[in-house]
Amino acid sequence: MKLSKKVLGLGAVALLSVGLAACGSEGKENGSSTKSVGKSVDYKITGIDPGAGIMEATDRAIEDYDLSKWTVTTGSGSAMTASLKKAYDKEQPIIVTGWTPHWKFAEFDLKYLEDPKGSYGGEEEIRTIAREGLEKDLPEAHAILSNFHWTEDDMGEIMIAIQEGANEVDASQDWVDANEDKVAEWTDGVEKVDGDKINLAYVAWDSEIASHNVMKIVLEQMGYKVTLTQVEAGPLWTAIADGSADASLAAWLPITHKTYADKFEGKFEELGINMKGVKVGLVVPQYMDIDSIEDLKE
Ligand code: PBE
Repeated sequence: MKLSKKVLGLGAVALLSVGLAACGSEGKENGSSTKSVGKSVDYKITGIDPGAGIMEATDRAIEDYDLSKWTVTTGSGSAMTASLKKAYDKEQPIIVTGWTPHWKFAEFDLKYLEDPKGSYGGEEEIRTIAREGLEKDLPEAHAILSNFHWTEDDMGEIMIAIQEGANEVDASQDWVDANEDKVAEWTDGVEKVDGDKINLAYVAWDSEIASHNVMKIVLEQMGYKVTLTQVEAGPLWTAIADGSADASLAAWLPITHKTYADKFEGKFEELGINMKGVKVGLVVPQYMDIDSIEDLKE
């Protein structure tokens, strides 16, 4: 039910709206109605957990684009995708804080809003970080974590399997079993250990659920006893800096987690890039008739 004012004359719109009456008034509130986008979504951007870098970037976008009427709701990654699904199923307008890789792009027809002012930065990387002293204390894990890198497609396989109902551990185990060659590269030349303990910290973003579950399995195969600790982004960086967590695969840089990286500078070690070409921004369904964050001003 995609109505475009541009292609339909008024008479046709009136006729169609009779036919659509059963869909309820909200059905017409996709970005192509006469309402402004802002009004159609109550000037709300659907956000995620408050500590996420994308929330800070969204506050920045509100400043940069002069969107003083707009607010960002807080919630979680899963609440955001639930709201997205609900709106999408009814073809209603919605604007979410989104990122790639993420299964939502496989499930729904979505687009990033252009960001000519660069509030969200450009291409990002996901980097692996560790507490100071990890290399000395757990050199084998340090080596594996430093070697770890994979692609959007790799991560996507796991995220989609989980989305389709597999549990996190099984989906990750399946990927590890099917990708022994990649895992062998990460563990190449590394000796097995005998039950040493390691604690990985992560945030419950779908991308990070996938990476940390894979690394847990790989480190277990190498003899470690692995704890995954789920926290919010602020506590995650604090835990790495104060040594209460050993490492994390969840550092999105150079922009998304810059505030954390700057705050804890000198108190953590960067072990390398585990994924290139990732992205954050504002994401809307394709059926919305807007293309740029600038369109939110109207
Ligand atoms: N994210 C996913 C995170 C990084 C990974 C984009 C939600 C954030 O905004 O901090």
